[in-house]
Amino acid sequence: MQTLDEIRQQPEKHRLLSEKYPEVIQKLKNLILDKKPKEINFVGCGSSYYLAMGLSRHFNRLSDGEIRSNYYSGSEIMFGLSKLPADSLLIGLSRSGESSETIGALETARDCGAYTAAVTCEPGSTMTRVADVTAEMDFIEEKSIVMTKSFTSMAFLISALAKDLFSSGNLESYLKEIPELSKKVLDDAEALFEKLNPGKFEHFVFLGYDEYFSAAMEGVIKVTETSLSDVDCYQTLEYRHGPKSKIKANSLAVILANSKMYGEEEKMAHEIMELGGTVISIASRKFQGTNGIEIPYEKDDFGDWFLRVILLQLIGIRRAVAKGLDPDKPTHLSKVVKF
Ligand code: F1P
Repeated sequence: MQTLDEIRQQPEKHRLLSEKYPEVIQKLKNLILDKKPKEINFVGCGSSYYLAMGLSRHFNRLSDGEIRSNYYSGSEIMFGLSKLPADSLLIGLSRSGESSETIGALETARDCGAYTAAVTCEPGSTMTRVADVTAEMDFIEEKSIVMTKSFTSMAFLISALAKDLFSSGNLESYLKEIPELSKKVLDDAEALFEKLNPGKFEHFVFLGYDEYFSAAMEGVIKVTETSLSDVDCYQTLEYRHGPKSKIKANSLAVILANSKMYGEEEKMAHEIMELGGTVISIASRKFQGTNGIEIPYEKDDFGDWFLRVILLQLIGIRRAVAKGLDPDKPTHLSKVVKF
């Protein structure tokens, strides 16, 4: 199964990216250092929209007020719902570099006097010809329709740029640590799912905050695309305010917990279990009494946010197989949306 193969390639691709980081990021980093934009925004479609969401939150967190960052879907900018300030930077995120709305957003940004950048896995794609600078990862080579290694690789690249720009002392250890953690999440999730098969559940709930909320939203689109399942996503404690009414015995909740709210998110896990649902935690340490994956990421800055998507990718695969669906042939989908 091509999609599962590409999910399993992520640790190796992340290791390769760590080696190639300085070369891949150079033009984008130099533009930022040279032009010093006070606003760095992100734009994408589909999975790349949730990539934009996570990176924007991460840039705001790591820059600690030095810059402002917003995130947009391509259509919001292309069709004028949102305006960009001149001299801001808009970073387009697109695996293919061919999504019409993302390209349209960069063209609109350029007309507003903003700087533009293209982050893509396809050198020579249309988006790279529109943008002022590019960051291209030709070594990702994703063949599946649904995005997996392309999502986590672009997330890793630009999360590393945030470290490079705002916390450069930690860049080297980050580039070393992420590929190791990527392998741990993959191996631990596969081992967990041998005991607790996500394929037997029919309703999925992904909960978290900030960058982890963005990872959870990517999980929604991934599990939807691959297994056509009923998937919900909320900030963890928001789940009490109505959505928990849907919890049933066939509900599987994944809580992407953060250290600032750990105790409260653990209470939410136990409430879901009391309502009959099953809970998996993915965080620096497991919740008491739940299944879980531990990511011993050393910093307390959400820098491991995209690694948590790997567990959600595998849930989609397991559920698809249980339903007799082929994740390599997602219903109604094409690899790129162009119009
Ligand atoms: C964006 C995207 C994917 C989605 C599908 C259609 O692609 O929406 O996220 O899974 O493949 O295209 P891109 O702009 O990142 O190439």
